[in-house]
Amino acid sequence: MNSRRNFLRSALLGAGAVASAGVLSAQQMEMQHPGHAGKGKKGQREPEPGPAPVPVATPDVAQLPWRMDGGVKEFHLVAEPVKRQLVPFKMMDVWGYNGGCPGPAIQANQGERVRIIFDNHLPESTSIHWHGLEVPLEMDGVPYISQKPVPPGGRFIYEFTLHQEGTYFYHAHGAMQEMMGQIGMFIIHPKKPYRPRVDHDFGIILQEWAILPNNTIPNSANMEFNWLTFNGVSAPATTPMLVRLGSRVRIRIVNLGMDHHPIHLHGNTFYVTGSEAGRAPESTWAPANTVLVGVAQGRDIEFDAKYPGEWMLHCHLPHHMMNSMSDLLQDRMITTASTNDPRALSQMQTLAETVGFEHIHHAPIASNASSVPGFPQDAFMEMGMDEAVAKPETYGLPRNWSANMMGMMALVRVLPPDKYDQIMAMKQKGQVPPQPEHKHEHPHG
Ligand SMILES: [Cu+2]
Repeated sequence: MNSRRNFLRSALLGAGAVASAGVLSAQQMEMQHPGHAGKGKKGQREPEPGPAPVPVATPDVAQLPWRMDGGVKEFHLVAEPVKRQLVPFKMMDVWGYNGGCPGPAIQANQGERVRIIFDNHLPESTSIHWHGLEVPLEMDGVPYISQKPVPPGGRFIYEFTLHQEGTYFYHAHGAMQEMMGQIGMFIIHPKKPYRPRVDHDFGIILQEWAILPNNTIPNSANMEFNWLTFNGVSAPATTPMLVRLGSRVRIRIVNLGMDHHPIHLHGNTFYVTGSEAGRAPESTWAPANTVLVGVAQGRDIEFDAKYPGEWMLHCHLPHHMMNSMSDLLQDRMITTASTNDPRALSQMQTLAETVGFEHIHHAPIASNASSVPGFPQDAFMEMGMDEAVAKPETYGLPRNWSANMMGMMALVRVLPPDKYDQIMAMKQKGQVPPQPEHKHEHPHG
């Protein structure tokens, strides 16, 4: 992983200008928030009192619609190539489902019979495996073992009864297709409500990608990853999770990649209440603030939101808290340079000061910085893009909040009721929140 760090550093040190603000605002407009579009129609209600579980919100990921056919809940899932805006300056060409990557979340109830009509719009054969679900073998989705591969243009109908409850997921059963993004969440709400009841329930899928500068297609065979995502986007593009102060919160995290991710929550103690196999007995819950989510695993965490503020939730592997900035360089040449070379240093500083997203200045450095062995480390890494990623959920965050948000990272915002209601109202109206005034704060010398 040393090479990754060096790669990033060389990328930052390389000569080159940055993308123009105009280009970025166009990209910003292209940013997809399918999770927003689908809300209000199906299952995305505000928490309300009563025994029924709240629907699971999947930030930046859509929900799969369904219809009832007699006693069967019927879904329609389509595997297809999709475009995904990772961050405002980086687009990827990946494979997913129903226009999204990760695919839309399926939500159903324990005891229900479900039918998933599956169409393959990929250029190669595929199938769907229901990870952790106890289904008849012919529904297990393993090519040649349990079914014939579904050819391009083909259809397969999966149908089974859900006797389990908990956090599951679906994915293609080919290793490379998995690494191209073919996964989605499958939530089964319990017949007998979990206790204690939560007021907010979120789902996050962990993925990793190897995408060279100036490329949009992940190298699924690569063993080193430069883009790390929550629900298909990297921070600061990850939509903050809003919760009401005093409420109880569940976050479900699943991982389908090459690495295990220790997911850490700031400022709060949580309990691990479930795995990829459903709810755990309360006697086994242990307090933690970091949970290791291994490949193919799921973990449910729960906590009482007692402390107001913007609390980070992130993978704690240092290189998973970073974005690859090399796409910002106009000429894609990666030059190596001594980090103590004043010329290289000034190039880096210029990049940090002129990144087109935002009027941002890097954190202060010492006047003798370039003579200190090892400098720079985190200096110049800040890439504030508050405006480029603005949405109702970011309203009221401190200026330059986005500067240190990178990789597998999102904010859990514990808000006093009035502020929570204000932002939810903005969200319902689809308002883009007003941003803090940046002009005239300090002139450029
Ligand atoms: Cu990680």
